[in-house]
Amino acid sequence: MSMTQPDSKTLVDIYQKMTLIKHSDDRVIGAMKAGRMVMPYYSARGQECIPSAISVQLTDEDYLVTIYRGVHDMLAKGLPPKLLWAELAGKVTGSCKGKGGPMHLTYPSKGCMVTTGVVGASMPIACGLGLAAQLRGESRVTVANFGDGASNIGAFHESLNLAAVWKLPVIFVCQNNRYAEHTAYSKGTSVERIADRAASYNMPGLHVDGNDPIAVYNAAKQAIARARAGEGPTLIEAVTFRFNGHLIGDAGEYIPKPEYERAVKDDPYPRYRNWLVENKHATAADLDAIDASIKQLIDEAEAFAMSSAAPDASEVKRDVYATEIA
Ligand SMILES: Cc1ncc(C[n+]2csc(CCOP(=O)(O)OP(=O)(O)O)c2C)c(N)n1
Ligand SMILES: [Mg+2]
Repeated sequence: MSMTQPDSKTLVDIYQKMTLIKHSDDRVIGAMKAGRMVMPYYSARGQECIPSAISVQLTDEDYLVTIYRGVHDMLAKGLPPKLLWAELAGKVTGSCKGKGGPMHLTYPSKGCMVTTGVVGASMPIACGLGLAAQLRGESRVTVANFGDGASNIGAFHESLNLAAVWKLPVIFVCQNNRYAEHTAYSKGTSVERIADRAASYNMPGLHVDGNDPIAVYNAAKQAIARARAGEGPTLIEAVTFRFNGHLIGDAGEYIPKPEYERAVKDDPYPRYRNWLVENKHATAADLDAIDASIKQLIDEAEAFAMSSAAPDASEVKRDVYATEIA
C-alpha cells in the first residue's frame, strides 16, 4: 500500500472528528452513570481513528452503513450531535423521532443510511446501496462497517463475493477490536488476519493499524479511489481495541489485565494529539480551541436532549406499518 501524508488541515480535521467522538462518548457514559439516560450503549471509545480518517475523504452523497457500535461512525459522517443525543435519550426531537435509540440511527441527508443490531447485516445492505448507485450511474461509494465477529457470519462471505462479481463500489471496513461480545478473537476466527479473506473473493485486502490515522487514511484513500473508478470493492481490516467492554455495564473480566492496560496506555487519542503538536501540524492552543468548541457542542446537545419531550403515545404505530404511509 502506498503511503502519503495528508496535509495539516486534513490531519487537524481528523483530530476534530476524533475529539467529537471521544467527548460525546465520555459524556454519554457520564449521563448514564448519573441516571440521566438509560439505554443499551455500545461505546466505541478507542476506535475513534477509523471513521475519522475515512470520513474526511467522503462526501455527503457517499453512503454509510454501520452497526450498534456505530455512534462514532455516524458522528464522523455528519449526524448532528443534537439529533444524536435526543435520539439516544428517546426524545421526539431525535434523528428517528426517539423511536430508534442507539441501535437504529439514521440521517440520510448526510449519507448516514442505516445502523443495524443484526451482526453481519451491514454488508448485504451496503451491497444493495452500492448496486443502486451503480445502476443509476452515480459516483457515490458505500462504506460498510462491522466487527471482527461479523466476519465469521455467512453474510460477510456472500456479500464480499457478490460485491466482487458485480464490481460494486463498496468499502468493507472491519473494525477488529479483538473481541466479539466476550469471545477473544483467536477463539472464534480461523485466520490471523481477516484481511487475508479478501483473496478468496478476488479483491484487495488491506490490514492496517486502526489506531494510526495515517495508515487508515491511506487504506481508505486507495479503497475509495478504486470504488469511484468502478473497479470494485476493497476489504479493510483496521485493528483496534474497545476500552469500555461490549456494552456499558460489562466489567470486562474476560480481558486479560495486561492486554487491557497496554491498550489504555497506548490510547490513540492523546497519542495523536501529541503527534500533531510535535510535528507542528497544529499548536497546543489550536487543539485546545477545538476541544473547547466541541465541549460546547456537546453541552448544547445534552441540554437539547434533556429539555426535549418524549414522543406522544399516539406515535407508537406511526412510521412502523406501511398502511400508515398511504
Ligand atoms: C445475527 C446475530 N447474532 C448474534 C447477535 C448477538 N451479538 C451482538 S453483538 C455480538 C458480537 C459481535 O462482535 P463483533 O462483530 O466483533 O463487533 P463488536 O461488538 O466487537 O464491535 C453478538 C454475537 C446479534 N446481534 N446478531
Ligand atoms: Mg469485535
